[in-house]
Amino acid sequence: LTEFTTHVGRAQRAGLYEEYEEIRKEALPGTFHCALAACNQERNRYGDVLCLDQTRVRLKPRRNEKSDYINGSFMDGYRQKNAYIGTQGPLEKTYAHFWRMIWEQNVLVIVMTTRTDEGGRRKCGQYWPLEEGGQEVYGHIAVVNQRVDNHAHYNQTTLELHNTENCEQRQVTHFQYLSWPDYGVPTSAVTLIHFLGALKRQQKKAVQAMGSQWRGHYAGPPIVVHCSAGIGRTGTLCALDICLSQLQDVGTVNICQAVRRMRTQRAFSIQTPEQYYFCHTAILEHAQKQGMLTANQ
Ligand code: PTR
Ligand code: PTR
Ligand code: PTR
Repeated sequence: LTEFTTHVGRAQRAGLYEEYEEIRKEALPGTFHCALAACNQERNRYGDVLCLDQTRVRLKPRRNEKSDYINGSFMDGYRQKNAYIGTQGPLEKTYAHFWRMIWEQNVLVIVMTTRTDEGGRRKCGQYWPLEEGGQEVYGHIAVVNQRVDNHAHYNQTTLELHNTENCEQRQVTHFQYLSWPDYGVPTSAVTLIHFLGALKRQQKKAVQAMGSQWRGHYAGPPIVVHCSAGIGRTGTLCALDICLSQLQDVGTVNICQAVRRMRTQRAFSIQTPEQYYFCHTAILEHAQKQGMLTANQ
């Protein structure tokens, strides 16, 4: 940790910006054939934010459907395969795909780090029933809003999913962080880390409640994380989670390595030098708060 502190403490912001530029220059780690297929164009929110064939989440084949494509990628966590699915903010056309993915991957926690509208622009569709008691049907998944808890910087919504094909029912928790503009960084690392803690606790609780179904898979199914494009804020949040877990486990972090690895799974993760820099300052701030640093470091 001392080494890390020195790195962040002494390095000019410019040094980390440069490091980020180096990361950006790296060759693409795979192909985008499926994302680029003509039939899948309308499933991408942004024509230039595509998923790698190698890590994309495949929808389970259904009759009369020729594509299994959704703009979502499996991403590893800290010592955990497929800890997250990074995905774009659902488009109206893809609401049903999104909910199918949630169902098929047994997802328990959905994390949204954008608002649906920002700066007068639509960033993400309203893909879940917003009001308590509200209900919407997306393809063969019906979603009921059971309860909304408003916190200072985020909303936590308990959703009940009904699979209308097999009459199964499940609960999913939706977390929406409210103070993070795209391309930007959150106003406070503390509130974001607090948010991260809340969603991780919920994942743990939900996995434990699943009992035997997840025996041997202590961390459970992937946590779905999305913003608008699913790369900038999504990548930053996942990088923060990976690095904080590493810090807790071994007392050191390697942010650069975490980001480079992440970009081989969810291409273009972390969109700006500020977001890359924020990963460093947020972890440092957290470490200081936890008393992991001594005063003179
Ligand atoms: N027509 C195919 C579709 O509807 O998805 C397009 C496609 C292209 C599908 C490439 C898959 C592809 O490759 P991979 O199996 O590596 O994802
Ligand atoms: N290519 C469009 C864009 O970049 O604006 C994609 C897009 C389409 C974005 C629809 C948003 C859209 O709205 P909604 O989220 O309501 O589906
Ligand atoms: N081409 C898009 C645009 O610049 O409008 C791509 C894009 C959009 C990239 C949003 C990143 C974005 O941020 P985030 O991944 O945090 O939603």
